[in-house]
Amino acid sequence: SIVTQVYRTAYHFQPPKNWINDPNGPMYYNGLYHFFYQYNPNAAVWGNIHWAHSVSVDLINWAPLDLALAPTDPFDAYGVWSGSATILPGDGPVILYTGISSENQQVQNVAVPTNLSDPLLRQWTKPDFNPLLAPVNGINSTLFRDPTTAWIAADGRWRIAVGAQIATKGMALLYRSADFVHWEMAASPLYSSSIPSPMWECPDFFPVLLKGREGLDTSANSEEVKHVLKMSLYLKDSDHYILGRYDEEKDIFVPDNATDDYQKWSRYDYGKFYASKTFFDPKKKRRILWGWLNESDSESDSIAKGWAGMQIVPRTIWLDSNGKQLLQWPVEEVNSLRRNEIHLHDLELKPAALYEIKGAKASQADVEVDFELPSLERAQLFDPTWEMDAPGLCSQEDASVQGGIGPFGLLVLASENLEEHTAVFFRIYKDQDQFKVLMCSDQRRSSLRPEIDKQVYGVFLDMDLEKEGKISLRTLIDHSVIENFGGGGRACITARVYPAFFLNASSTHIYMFNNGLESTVVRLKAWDMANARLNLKVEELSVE
Ligand code: DQQ
Repeated sequence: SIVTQVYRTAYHFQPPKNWINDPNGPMYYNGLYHFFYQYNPNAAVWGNIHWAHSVSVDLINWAPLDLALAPTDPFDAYGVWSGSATILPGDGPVILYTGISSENQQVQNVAVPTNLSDPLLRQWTKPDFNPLLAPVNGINSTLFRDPTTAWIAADGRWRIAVGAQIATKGMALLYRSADFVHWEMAASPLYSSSIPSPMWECPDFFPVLLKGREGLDTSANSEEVKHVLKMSLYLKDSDHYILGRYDEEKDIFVPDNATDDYQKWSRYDYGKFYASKTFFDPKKKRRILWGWLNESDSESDSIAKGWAGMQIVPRTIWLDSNGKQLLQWPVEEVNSLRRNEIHLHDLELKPAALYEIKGAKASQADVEVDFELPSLERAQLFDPTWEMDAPGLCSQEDASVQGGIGPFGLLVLASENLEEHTAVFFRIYKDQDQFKVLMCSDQRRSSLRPEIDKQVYGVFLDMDLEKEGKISLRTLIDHSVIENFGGGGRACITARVYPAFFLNASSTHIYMFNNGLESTVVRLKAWDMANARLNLKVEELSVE
């Protein structure tokens, strides 16, 4: 069993011990970022779920506060599950969350700050009129949870969506309220799958600008925006989204392309990533995404380590100028942790090259690299049957299989002799008159330990390679986490890995490699990352 703490991270959000899961109620209020999360205060496994609470001025360094919500009342006796915050103009923030009632039903509750003049919003009160919403009208009382941030439409009434499954259809139910106390279910859901789908957990619904990176308040709606609908599917362990329009008159979401098959929806992240939630940051006018990173080792490993789970480095999220996909990038504040810049210009990575990036702290680093492609002539031909299975293609044509253009990329968290490493790489195919860019993260050699989940992740990047002439990769490495951003944030793949060589304290390495027939010219910047401070005292917040 694992008795050391070699897999703990240095700049990802995680509490000192015990289990954490979904991000809850993120918001910016009165100069502070608030972050809540699903937390078991007693053990490193899921159960006895509370809301823990931390505050920050920069989204990277945090001061923990007392637990914000505990299962104390008949309407949440068996758990305070996921939910969201809404800032009511003039009245301050409120939290909506799912309670597991003493009758074991999922109900939606409200909590308000006990003392609005406390700048930290440390204590929260649950009014006696809870629950706000009970599972009536044919709603399955075990498949009804995770209220969104509320938005207000032109008629002045508030709306929320709640995740559910009715019969065999997953959906986001819609509720309306004039006073935030009395809520009525709308006759039609905000959106529903018309083919069988599991329960939609943790729905999220928000506008994005058609042009530019700026974020919008959740209630914004106009000709200048699209809406994003996202849900989490526990059977797939993944977060899926589609783009569309919010029709305020009909009060429904209308997707751009009616794709009922949720397997064709896009994903925020093609690796380990779940139960995400966004919020609007009015301070820097951006929309920020949080997401939970579960472990890939076993439950007994979690118990031995004494902790399980963490959050991604928060990401700014906005619409690509092509209007077809979301882009994500780590919030700029994380750059404050960068130390000791390494810079490589115009380095030619020849066929069969293996190049060690020396001088970086390879277990705790930020790497940005551009792979320039002078010629695409030798790209392999694409077989259309691969279209639906990028991960399968990544495992079949892995980093060791020589290609035309690529595979090239990084070998990270690598042991001295490369016996253990995670390969993050690209491979280019020619598909009629277009090029396809495959992005992979292969965990199969990440650890010699047998019991770890080492599934291979992969996705095709939606980009015009001929026009851009290069592919960029940013990789955040943090001990047992690798967050990858391909093509400037067009696709993200996050992996959790547990190298065995960490346990005998041998040194960690990063390499670049090229296993194609054509050279690629590389521009690289890499930094060591300093530790984030996750245990600040509140007095230390303003001096950060
Ligand atoms: N986790 C919460 C639920 C949610 C699930 C319980 C998603 O509210 O549906 O901890 O991970």
